[in-house]
Amino acid sequence: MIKGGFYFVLNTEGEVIRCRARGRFKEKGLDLLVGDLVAIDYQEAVINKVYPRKNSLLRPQVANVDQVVILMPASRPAPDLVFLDRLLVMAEKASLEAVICLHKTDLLASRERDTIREICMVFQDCGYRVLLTSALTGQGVEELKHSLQGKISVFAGPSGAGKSTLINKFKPELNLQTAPVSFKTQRGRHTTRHVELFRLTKETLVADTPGFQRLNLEGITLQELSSYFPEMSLPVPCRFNSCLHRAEPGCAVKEALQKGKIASWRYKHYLDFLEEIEQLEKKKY
Ligand SMILES: Nc1nc2c(ncn2[C@@H]2O[C@H](COP(=O)(O)OP(=O)(O)OP(=O)(O)O)[C@@H](O)[C@H]2O)c(=O)[nH]1
Ligand SMILES: [Mg+2]
Ligand SMILES: [Zn+2]
Repeated sequence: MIKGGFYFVLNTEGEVIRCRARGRFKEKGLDLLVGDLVAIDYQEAVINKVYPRKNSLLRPQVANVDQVVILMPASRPAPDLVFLDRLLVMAEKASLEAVICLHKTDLLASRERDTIREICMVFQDCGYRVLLTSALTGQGVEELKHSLQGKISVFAGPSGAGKSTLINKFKPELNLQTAPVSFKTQRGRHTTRHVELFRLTKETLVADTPGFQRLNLEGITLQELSSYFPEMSLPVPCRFNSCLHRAEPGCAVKEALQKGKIASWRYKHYLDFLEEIEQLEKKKY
């Protein structure tokens, strides 16, 4: 955890050491992130060295994780699929595994269940691991725990999704602060303020993070976007190498869409993201 200019370093013995960082990290413009592997001088309680990162994410800000657990309420409010697809694109860009949890299933009305099942199937067909979870009934909690084992996972999702609640389930003594979503707006209250890594077992770490709602697609090019939609990698390629799968002739993606092999809402998000990236690029010049 990073707080008030201090870096709280978890050592191999499972102790947390409060450190400062040597000035030269700042001089080099190197910001330390939660998840960074560091060497510390115990006498002076300073961080001496930061090891090269395997990966890093901007939102949530974290380094060296193996997978992202995307926690999205299944109900109240209904899942925000645009935001979910954005998170997936960012996970793909960082080459991270993603586990999608459609959470709070205890709140689902019976008329909502079919929709949630369909959403699950679409993501599963794309190759993602999807779990239906509830901290209240315990549905999917053991399964999720199992998929965390031996990995470093970061929880991501909107405020009020239930990230801290679930992590408390895995390790009650953490006693992380949680708060109900606002009745009126159905939004969370931004209860968690810092990214923090917790050790569940010797090899299993999870990062709780502050919820967020917005994520722009900074750093993604028009050409690479479709490679972050796994269902758009087709055995037979499009006629043109540079195909953006909009209205180009001989487009294999559009063909798959017409045959119902690609979900129309995922394709729509792809088009919306393309447009957004185009706007971002225009602003730069
Ligand atoms: N009904 C129901 N409520 C849940 C479930 N999981 C969490 N909650 C409730 O959802 C509210 C928000 O949970 P938090 O754990 O604080 O959410 P968070 O994702 O950590 O939110 P931030 O820290 O603001 O990002 C709390 O009132 C929890 O009790 C669930 O499975 N079912
Ligand atoms: Mg929280
Ligand atoms: Zn195409």
